[in-house]
Amino acid sequence: MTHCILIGAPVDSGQQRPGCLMGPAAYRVAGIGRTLQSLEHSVEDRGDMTPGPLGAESTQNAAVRHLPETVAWVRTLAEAGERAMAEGMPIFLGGDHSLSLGSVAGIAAHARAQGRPLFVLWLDAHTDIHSVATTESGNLHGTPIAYISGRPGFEAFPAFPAPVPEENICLFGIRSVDPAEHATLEASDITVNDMRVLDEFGFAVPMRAFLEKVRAANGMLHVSLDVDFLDPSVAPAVGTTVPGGATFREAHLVCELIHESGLMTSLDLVELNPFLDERGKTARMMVDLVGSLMGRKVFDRPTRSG
Ligand code: HAR
Ligand code: MN
Ligand code: MN
Ligand code: MN
Repeated sequence: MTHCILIGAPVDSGQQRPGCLMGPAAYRVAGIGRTLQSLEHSVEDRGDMTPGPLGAESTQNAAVRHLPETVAWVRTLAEAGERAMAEGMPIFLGGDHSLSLGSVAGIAAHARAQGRPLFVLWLDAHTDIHSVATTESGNLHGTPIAYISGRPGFEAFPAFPAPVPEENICLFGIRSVDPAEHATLEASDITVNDMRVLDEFGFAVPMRAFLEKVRAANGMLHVSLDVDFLDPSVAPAVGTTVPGGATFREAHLVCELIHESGLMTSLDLVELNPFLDERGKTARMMVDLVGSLMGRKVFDRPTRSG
């Protein structure tokens, strides 16, 4: 049993379609607390965070939107995340994906203090590896992987506590990559499991390979689940739908494998925009996946490896 610490992160400033700020409420209405309790976990809901006072951060890239607000969120969420790691498993209820600039910063600080390597699993249609300098849309939800991996272009932000080595980062479900992101990834050691890879090998083989790496290193594992990892047919409530995503069963399999590994130590749920949902379908789907991540299954069977 795990002590689950819910951290509401109603962040809407990382993109341009208002509504992600309703995410934390939607997860609560969809029963995230009840779901975790039914799996015999204890649940502590810390409520919704609010960003601290805004600074005057600015950048050369005039396209960038809401930089001071994003930096304020980073400070708030990093602190909340680091504190929660000492007491249980933080589950960040987003909020758009810019919240992960903060959540992962807090978790990285905790991992460094523990002397353990941090691994990051990014379940997403997008690679989110723009820097503040390269983003064309100006939407900071497209940047966390660059910050987390210690790339340049984040001078306006708090220095990232302990950059996550590229070999420890796995992007999974990818099918939308901008040219600057493509160039960055070609020159990096980040694992990119795009849909071409998952179509050929299935979801289980690449997922097990990554989890084995985490286990071998006695690592901590942060999972960042973007709604658009899922196919829009099962998860319409997201501003950036991309066709060809994970099906209901593929997504559950991934979550079941992560649970069986016993390795996940923190989780972000991001990009849910309840204003775009169809009678709560996407919020319920996400909560259902949290159930699988946290141990719901039809039968117990011995964990297979390889
Ligand atoms: N790459 C595009 C951009 O930078 C789209 C980023 C979309 N990101 C998310 N999260 N929705 O993955 O604007
Ligand atoms: Mn994302
Ligand atoms: Mn995405
Ligand atoms: Mn992008």
